Amino acid sequence: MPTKTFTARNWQEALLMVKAELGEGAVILTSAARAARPGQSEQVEVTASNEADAVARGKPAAGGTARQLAKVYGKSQPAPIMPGVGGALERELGELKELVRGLSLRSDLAQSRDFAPPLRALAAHMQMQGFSPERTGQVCSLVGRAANEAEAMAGAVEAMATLIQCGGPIKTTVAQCRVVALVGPTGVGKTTTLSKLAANFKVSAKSRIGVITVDTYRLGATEQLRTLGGILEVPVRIVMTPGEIQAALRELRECDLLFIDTAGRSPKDAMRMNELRAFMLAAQPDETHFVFPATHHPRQVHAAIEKFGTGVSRLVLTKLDEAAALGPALDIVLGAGKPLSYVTTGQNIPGDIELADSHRLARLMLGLDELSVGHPV
Ligand SMILES: Nc1nc2c(ncn2[C@@H]2O[C@H](COP(=O)(O)OP(=O)(O)OP(=O)(O)O)[C@@H](O)[C@H]2O)c(=O)[nH]1
Ligand SMILES: [Mg+2]
Repeated sequence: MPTKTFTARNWQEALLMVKAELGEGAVILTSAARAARPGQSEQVEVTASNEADAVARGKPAAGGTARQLAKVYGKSQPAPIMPGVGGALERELGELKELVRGLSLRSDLAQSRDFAPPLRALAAHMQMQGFSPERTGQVCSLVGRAANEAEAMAGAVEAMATLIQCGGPIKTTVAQCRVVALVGPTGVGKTTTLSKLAANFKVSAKSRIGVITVDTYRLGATEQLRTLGGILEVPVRIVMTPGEIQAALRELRECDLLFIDTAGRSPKDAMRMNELRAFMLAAQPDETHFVFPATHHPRQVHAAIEKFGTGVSRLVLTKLDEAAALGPALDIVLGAGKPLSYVTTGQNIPGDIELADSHRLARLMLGLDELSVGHPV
């Protein structure tokens, strides 16, 4: 069967058209959406073929496009439903099913008669920003009533700002050394964030800074901090055992602020997690910031924090600039259940970091603010 392109007002309608014409086994090959602002009518375009045809032509079923859509709407990549031959196809179909369910839920919200037109427009806008149906419903319910779309949007900012908990900056106290540890999964931006914070506190707040790293696993990890130490003229200590961390803390106790960088840990690696806990137990940090990127699926955040232990006091949300849409970040922030301290918006040290602010974050998540006009720490 040749491929066919369907144009519709929304994803649900497009997928229903695909299903009606090409059957249950239809495969989506490409998709595109236009217009995301309230008040504008959306149009989506989906090109599809039937599954047997796509597989015969060597296409990996709905793979690329399902992932592309999933990225926009913050869907995860579920584990294969069936291992071995056909597993990939099963997984792609599973993704598509999950996607259709999510789209239809969101579409229900956007069209629900329970909501007045301004709130329906808000729900449609939130769906385009990748908010989960649950959060969209929650925010619309909190807004409750709005005379027009602008009022609904302003209400959404306020509602979200009440949901997003921010914990303020790292607090330095005169004549007292504050110990702040950064923990989190691998590659989430711990060392980069630490470097940004160290540079900002050293330059702007004129604090006496020290850095301790227990990340001796990754080649170059300590080198990165040594270089930073050289540039900022701050002491950097590399420790290999919990005993050494206590010695380094004693040695650097004259500092106002001591940052501890830790090696990225997979929450599934029990041995390495125990090792990290032993370091944290020895260091007894005043604040432990859990670093998590806006690009990860919200479903992972809560379980990861639980694995990192009760010592986590703050959440640092990184890589806002890399997220396809920031709506899913609301689920990360609320799922974490910890106040936000900082958000990071790029790789530049010391520039790409902001103190978390609930209104600013609400506006970013709703796509009303630009990352580039941020307020530095
Ligand atoms: N785009 C973007 N990249 C970032 C951001 N923060 C960190 N990175 C990049 O993410 C990569 C990993 O950053 P690291 O700071 O090494 O991450 P880490 O958590 O210390 O990694 P491990 O120590 O290996 O667990 C680097 O390439 C950073 O430049 C951010 O806010 N935006
Ligand atoms: Mg690191």
